[in-house]
Amino acid sequence: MKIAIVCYPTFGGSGVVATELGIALAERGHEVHFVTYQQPVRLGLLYNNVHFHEVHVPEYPLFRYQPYELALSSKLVDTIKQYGIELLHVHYAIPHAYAGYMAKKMLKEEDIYIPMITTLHGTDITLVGNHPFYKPAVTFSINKSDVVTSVSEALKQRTQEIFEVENEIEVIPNFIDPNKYSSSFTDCQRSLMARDDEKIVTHISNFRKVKRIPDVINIFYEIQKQVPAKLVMVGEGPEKEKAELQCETLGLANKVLFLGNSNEIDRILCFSDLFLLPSETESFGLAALEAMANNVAVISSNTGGIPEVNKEGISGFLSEVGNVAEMAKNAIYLLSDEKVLEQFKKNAKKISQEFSIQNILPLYEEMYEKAYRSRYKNSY
Ligand code: GMT
Repeated sequence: MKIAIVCYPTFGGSGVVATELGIALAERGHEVHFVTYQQPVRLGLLYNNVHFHEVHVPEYPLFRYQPYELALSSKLVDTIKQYGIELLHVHYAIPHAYAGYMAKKMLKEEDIYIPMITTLHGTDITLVGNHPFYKPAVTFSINKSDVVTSVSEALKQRTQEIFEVENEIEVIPNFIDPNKYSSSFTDCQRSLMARDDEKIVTHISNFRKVKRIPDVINIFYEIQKQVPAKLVMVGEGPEKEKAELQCETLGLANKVLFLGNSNEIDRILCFSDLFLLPSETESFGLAALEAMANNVAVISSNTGGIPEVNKEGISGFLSEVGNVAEMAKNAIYLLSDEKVLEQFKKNAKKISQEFSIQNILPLYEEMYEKAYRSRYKNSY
């Protein structure tokens, strides 16, 4: 099938999922066209069957805000016509589902019927999409999608609570590729990060408020009082500077490493013992799943879709949002006993395999076929 994928090209989870999905679809013989404003960060240059089309938004002095949706829908119309695209898959409702619908509608004028799948990722529903300024347009675009998928049961429920959704929402969880982690030879280069007697605790995110970065540091502050340890902070975002300051204030500066955005998170997770994800809300927690696939136990909050990924007392522990004391206590418990830690790490890896791309990809393909079959009676 010829598929156009629209996503954010940045380090956020939705972009990562869209990119990895596109690459996997291409490996299965589909022709995949990414349409976005920049080459997705996880997309290498050389893949068979993968194309990238950049959306340009011309500047004009009259514009206070550049009309990205307009440029995106025009680019979609051109790309779909030029390459004979058969299906459109948009990741993140805002503004992608809206722009996708406009493209679909324009194409119908030329008797081209393009089914559209919208995948909801989380903040497009729980934070941004919920805003009254966006809500009518988000509701409209969800209802005008031919198939709607959500990355967790929790997000599906939340969407149904917040919006007046008329169509079914199919849950298709996020995934990892176990083959990526199966190689027995991995040079973890642990010694670059910590002494042999130190444990390595990791956090990866886009350092937005919703990630509760101060909690990450406060949990680590308690950990290092009991267990020799280093904290590795990966990512960039608005809370990063404050976090650096907090580390200095707490006297942690030489125990915390801020690495910035990285395309090598597997190499970082490879030497990690514990992953911290104390988020305020999290529709799925892809970063936690990636940690688990790398043999890393997880201490997280119990919000949103995280309990569908991190299993209490098996792959890690879950606490109420903001319960730093309990998260620290559980982390210390895990890090203080080598045997217990090893068991949790093993369990984490095993659970991650339930989310293997081999299981998840066919679910998307099934949705594609369903949408394609009904393309002439789709909602316009
Ligand atoms: O977590 C973020 O801030 C990035 C965000 C995104 O849209 O890129 O992530 C969301 O989608 C991911 C992939 O489906 C999920 O794993 C994250 O849980 C979700 N983030 C939130 O719900 C806060």
